[in-house]
Amino acid sequence: MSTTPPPVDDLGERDLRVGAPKAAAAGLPGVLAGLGHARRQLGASRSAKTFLKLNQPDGFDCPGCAWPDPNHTSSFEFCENGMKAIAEEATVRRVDAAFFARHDVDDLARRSDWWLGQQGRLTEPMHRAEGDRHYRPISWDDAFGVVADALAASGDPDRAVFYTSGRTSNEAAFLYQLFVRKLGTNNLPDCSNMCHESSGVALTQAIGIGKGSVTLDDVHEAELIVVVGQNPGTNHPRMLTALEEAKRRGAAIVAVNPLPEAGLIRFKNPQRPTGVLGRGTELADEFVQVKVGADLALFQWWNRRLVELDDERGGTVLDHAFLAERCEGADELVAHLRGLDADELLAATGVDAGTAERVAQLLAGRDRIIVCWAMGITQHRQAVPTIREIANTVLLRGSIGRPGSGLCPVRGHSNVQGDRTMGIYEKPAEAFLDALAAEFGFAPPREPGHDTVDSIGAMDRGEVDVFFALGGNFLAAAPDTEVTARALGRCALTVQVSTKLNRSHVVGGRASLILPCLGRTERDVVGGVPQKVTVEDSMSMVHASVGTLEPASPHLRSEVAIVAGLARRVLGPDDDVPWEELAADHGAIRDRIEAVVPGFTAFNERIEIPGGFALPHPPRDAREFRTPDGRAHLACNRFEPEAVPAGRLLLQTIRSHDQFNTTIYGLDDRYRGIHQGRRVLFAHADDLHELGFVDGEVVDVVSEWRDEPDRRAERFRLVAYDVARGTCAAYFPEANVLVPLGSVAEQSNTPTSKAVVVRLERPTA
Ligand SMILES: Nc1nc2c(c(=O)[nH]1)N[C@H]1C(S)=C(S)[C@@H](COP(=O)(O)OP(=O)(O)OC[C@H]3O[C@@H](n4cnc5c(=O)[nH]c(N)nc54)[C@H](O)[C@@H]3O)O[C@H]1N2
Ligand SMILES: Nc1nc2c(c(=O)[nH]1)N[C@H]1C(S)=C(S)[C@@H](COP(=O)(O)OP(=O)(O)OC[C@H]3O[C@@H](n4cnc5c(=O)[nH]c(N)nc54)[C@H](O)[C@@H]3O)O[C@H]1N2
Ligand code: SF4
Ligand SMILES: [Mo]
Repeated sequence: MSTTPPPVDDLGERDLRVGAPKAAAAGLPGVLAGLGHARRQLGASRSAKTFLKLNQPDGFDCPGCAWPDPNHTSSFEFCENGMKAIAEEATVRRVDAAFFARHDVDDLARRSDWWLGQQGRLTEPMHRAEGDRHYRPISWDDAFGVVADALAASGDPDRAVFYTSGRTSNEAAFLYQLFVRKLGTNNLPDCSNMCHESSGVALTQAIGIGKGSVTLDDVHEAELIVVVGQNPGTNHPRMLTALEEAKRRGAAIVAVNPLPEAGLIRFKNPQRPTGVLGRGTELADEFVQVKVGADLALFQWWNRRLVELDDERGGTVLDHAFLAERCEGADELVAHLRGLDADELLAATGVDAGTAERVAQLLAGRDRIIVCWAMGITQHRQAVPTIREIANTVLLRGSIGRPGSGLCPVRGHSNVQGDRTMGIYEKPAEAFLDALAAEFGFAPPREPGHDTVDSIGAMDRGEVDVFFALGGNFLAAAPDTEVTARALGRCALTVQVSTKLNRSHVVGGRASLILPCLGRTERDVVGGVPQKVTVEDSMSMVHASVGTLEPASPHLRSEVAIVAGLARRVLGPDDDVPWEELAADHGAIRDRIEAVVPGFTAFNERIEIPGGFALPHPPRDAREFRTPDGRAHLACNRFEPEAVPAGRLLLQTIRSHDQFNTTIYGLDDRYRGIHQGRRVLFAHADDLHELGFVDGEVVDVVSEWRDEPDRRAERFRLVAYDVARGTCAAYFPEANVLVPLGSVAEQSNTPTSKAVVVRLERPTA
């Protein structure tokens, strides 16, 4: 079967079709959808060759999400969305110099994210000079020269910003932060700032480490798994396989979500014959339809019930011994919870008393408890206290640092956790900087740098000259699209290291550069030796990944080679880091990582172990908490409900089944019944009725933030849907224009992408 050419045009509003949502995830339609994407982009034979190497010990790590790979070698260890991620990267379509000659940036700016991404792989460095509307080919040397000149003209390293997206390998990330710190700044924002930053902040306060405490085996062995604010059927599909396994062993599963997401309700495992065709497994034992932004109240209600049940059951519900020995703040928390008004809390959640009570009984009765969460929790104003309250639950029950138990923030990008471990962080720890200084003999900057939101503010104030992105799609991923576009436009130069065309190439600084890199699926042979990279998954497992496919173009360079080449050019011939040697041998970079980052002893040897190795995690390994006083901390939190004025709805922005963040694989969201379009707004039928609108109508969505002018997203089709009352949902990135830059989670500075106050308006024309 041959491949299909890229789309010539965007679909129109009339192509959108809305059907009934699906009750189950995956199964045969999932397998077929994944294969369909692959065939269109790769052809049949390249597809088969590619997928056989996915998630195998001698192949490449899935570039999709950060869910861990099981430690064995079935040749079918991937999911529909992994197949789509691969197809997107391994496509035979190309965006070459002739493409850029045909399309200037004004033409490209009118296209959708889907259209841009579908055009294919970038093939050679391209430069758009100031005043030019076209990208034109440039050599690698000249491209590095453009960046070096811009940095030199700027003269102040703190007037440059270096963004990272979470697909970047450990090796590239480590070299990148070294280069940036040798240049002299900690302006190292990353996608994590918009993602799990709230988890990192809250967990560091509570348990002394910003990472989750469970392994895949723990998930299998749990007796109760609570999945909060997460849609694994779409975003971490193989998590459903793990949940199914836990369920088979007797676990109860509770889904807490304003939306009844297909995968959480019922799952047909495509890796088993009965799962492909049968009715599948009923996954969630309880579906708790919480209001958007009310999880703090819900967990407080549950924790209060745990205290009451402990009274009733003679002190057998709370783990008093663990609390006394290892924790701080338990007495204060118990007193605080007793003082809360239970009815008021429950009313704020919108959850019925019967459901809430059944879950409380599960929390009190089951010992091995895991709570998992993702963006439905982290992208709220009260994200940090909410995660502290989730940690309260787990600590009160002593459900940490023993099998089948723990806290499980489920990460997004395949190496977002590893990038942070490698030092991609605007607020690096002193110990990390000390180790870097000792290994490389320089004085790294100590002042904290800009995170993502602060970077946009600084650019907008004219305080940034050069914006450099190692992967990602900053413009489309960031909040407040128009503000971010204006901010980027104030930079003299914006640079994107990318595999695929995206909006950040089209709307950038006064001049811009595209530096095309190898993807993870592709062979990277240096001096005749195939190079490995390493990644760290959501459960702190580090393992190697080796690309096997022929590169999309002979002009591509690896991210490591790009960073090293740029560092040499910018820092000059006298810089004493052996950039060329490091670029020539990834093993040598790993030796340096071993010297700087704790937990990487015998790094090069241990990546030869099939499945890799686990990084240390003191709470998980030994119930040790490396907080300043060496104890885990419970917290007394105060729930502040979002103020939603009458006639307004609380909007959350979510992913469809056919996208990876800003990469739009296709225009369907099968599980939610949406086909051939993305400009939809899911809202409750009763709310639509009350607001005077009908299902199927097209509206403008207008967001309101303090006394700032309204932000408007035009022409969204209303879809009556089973969402919690008073709330609505639309897709990211189309809805990002509505997310105010100033609306952020307290302490973590993460945009509140899941809580935007909006009103609906009939379009004027
Ligand atoms: N196929 C695919 N896989 C992906 C991605 C992708 O785009 N596509 N993205 C990757 C990345 S970077 C990330 S971070 C993850 C994201 O994974 P998720 O966090 O699952 O992604 P979202 O689509 O943002 O879904 C958020 C979920 O939270 C729910 N929610 C929203 N608000 C609330 C709330 O107030 N309370 C509760 N309890 N629930 C709420 C929503 O209804 C939705 O089910 O997925 C990763 N994997
Ligand atoms: N409204 C709203 N906004 C959100 C979110 C939300 O839920 N709602 N979610 C937030 C979250 S959780 C995240 S993580 C961010 C994501 O923000 P980003 O990580 O910045 O965005 P991505 O869409 O993942 O980046 C896709 C681009 O990465 C490039 N790319 C792909 N593979 C590679 C590679 O191997 N190397 C290099 N160098 N480049 C590569 C391609 O050019 C592709 O176009 O968005 C955030 N924004
Ligand atoms: S669950 Fe995530 S990492 Fe695993 S195959 Fe699917 S997309 Fe890839
Ligand atoms: Mo993410």
